[in-house]
Amino acid sequence: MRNHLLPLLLTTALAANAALAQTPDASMIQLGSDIPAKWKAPEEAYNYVRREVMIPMRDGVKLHTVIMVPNGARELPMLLERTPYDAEGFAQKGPLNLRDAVRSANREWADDGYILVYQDIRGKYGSEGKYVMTRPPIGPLNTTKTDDTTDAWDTIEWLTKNVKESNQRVGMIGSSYDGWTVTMALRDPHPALKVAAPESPMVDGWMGDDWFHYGAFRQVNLDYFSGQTSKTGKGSTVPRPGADDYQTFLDAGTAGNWARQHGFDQLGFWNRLAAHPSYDAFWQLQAVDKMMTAKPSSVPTMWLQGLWDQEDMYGAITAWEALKAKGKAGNNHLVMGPWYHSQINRAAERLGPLKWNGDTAADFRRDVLIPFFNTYLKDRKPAEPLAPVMIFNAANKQWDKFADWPGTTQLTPLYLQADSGLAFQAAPAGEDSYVSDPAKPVPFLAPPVSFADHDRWTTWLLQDQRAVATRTDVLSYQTPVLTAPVTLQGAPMADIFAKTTGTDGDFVVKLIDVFPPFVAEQPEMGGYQLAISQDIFRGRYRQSFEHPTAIPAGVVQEYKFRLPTVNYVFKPGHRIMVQIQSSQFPLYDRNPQTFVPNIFFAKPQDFQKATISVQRGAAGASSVLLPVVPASTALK
Ligand code: PG9
Repeated sequence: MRNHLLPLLLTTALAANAALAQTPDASMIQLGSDIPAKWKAPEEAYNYVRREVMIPMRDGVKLHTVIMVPNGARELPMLLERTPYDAEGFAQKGPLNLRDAVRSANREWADDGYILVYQDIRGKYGSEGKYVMTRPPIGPLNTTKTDDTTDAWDTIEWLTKNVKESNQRVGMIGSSYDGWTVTMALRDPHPALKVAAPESPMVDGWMGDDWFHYGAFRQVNLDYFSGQTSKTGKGSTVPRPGADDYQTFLDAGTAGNWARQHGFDQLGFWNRLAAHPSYDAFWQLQAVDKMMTAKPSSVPTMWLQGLWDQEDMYGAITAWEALKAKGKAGNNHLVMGPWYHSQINRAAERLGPLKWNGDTAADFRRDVLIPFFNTYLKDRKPAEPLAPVMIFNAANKQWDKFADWPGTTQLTPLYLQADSGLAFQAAPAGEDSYVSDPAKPVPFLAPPVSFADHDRWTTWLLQDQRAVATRTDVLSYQTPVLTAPVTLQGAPMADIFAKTTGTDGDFVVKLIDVFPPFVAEQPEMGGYQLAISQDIFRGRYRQSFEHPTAIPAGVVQEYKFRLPTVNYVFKPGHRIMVQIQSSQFPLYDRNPQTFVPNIFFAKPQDFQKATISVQRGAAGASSVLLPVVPASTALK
């Protein structure tokens, strides 16, 4: 029976199908595109509104700006960050709550009631215009009519007129490059800019921030140059065949050679930097501390940085000191936290091997930074008045507050002694020699090294210096075990007298806390050599940063340079150590040890071994000058 009915059933089904196909319902018909001209997602579930606008600058260029406005906002202040690192990434699309949409460091701001504004600077990501690396101010180095001072001004002008939910008060914040944009805004602040916090700002790229330290070039920036200046958006770093940057850069010979091999002659900023290895007008005219003091602002400003800031260790304190010298300590505060670069905006329960009591960054933002902004943006008095200076004391694991800084301007020499000794008494004459071989430079981190390894890069300043202490080209001097605390409050100075068989050379000086052999609370710290302050100095600049000179071979010369600021106690049971060496590679490019006009373009034959003889006592009393205070000057 089944077989008999089958043809009939099939015929019926086909007929029904044909009938359906002939009379399609209107709702089945596709008209035009399935993608609407403008999709508007329902917004009720969001507790904020995200606006993307193009803000016109005085020359017609428009800057891409993301404005995050809490629902129901009325009379709220605006927190503005100007960045070359993609404003979109600071304020994601999608999350329903403002605190989840903004980057983690801004959550507390969202909770406190702020309109958060992120802007791409000129020529980067969504903004129009041409990008210039840390664009110098209008003047000899910038012949256009705009800079980051005018762009900040025009932005704030627009925000105060167009963000109706605001109270027309603006605070500016940002770390590193974004900290630099804050400093630029302060050169001619819009009247609505009421408070500012440059965090780890780049202030002087030659003297001690990102690009060079006292003339020694930081090769880690080669990746930054290609990442930042090869594209309007995110550029990529040049891939390297080897897994070890120590070997890669040794093989390249010079930074200039590596850059040439990798097409960097296309990159404008690299070309300008490589043509100006000395501290000439190119660098002097863009040094922020010099610009700030030419016209100090009255905006209440908190200068922030890390005590182990591997990128911008120099900027904040230098700018603050310069402003203080100009009589502007009243509206300028200094804060130095136990942080790596920009860690103020990340979790900060620890730093390398050092552990703190709680999250030193989140606590600081909540208890100090936001109340500081609220004072000027919300007329809200802080629970406690803000101290002029706050510097973390890593030995005591606590914040110290100061009415003034440094704790002393008197520096006490700690002299190098015979037999690797170190003491506050002058030493008899003598010398210690080592051979610095450019073919085997002292590694700044134990190889293999990768600049891209974030954890090692952010903590390299804290690594155990035992890694290099026993090398024959590293001199180590140490005090006997301390029986009383030695408290330092200020910037130590290296004062090294040395001769070399070469005609150029670098000096690295490290001030180190040697932990006791056993540390019950943290056994891995037993014997640890923790550098609390260190820097490198390129010998050719010993007489002038602007006009380098060859070192006369075999003649003792003085190399005197300031080391990074410390607020630290060497405790009883510890020792103070000083290490001296002539390279920190591949972070710093190698000094050929033969004087050449421009080290970027030194030739292989210029790289020569040199014997360095560091002097002790008599006329060559090498020392590290320490800001020793008899008792802490911290406020009680
Ligand atoms: N240290 C980076 C930087 C600052 C200023 C200029 C160039 C680079 C940064 O973290 O933004």
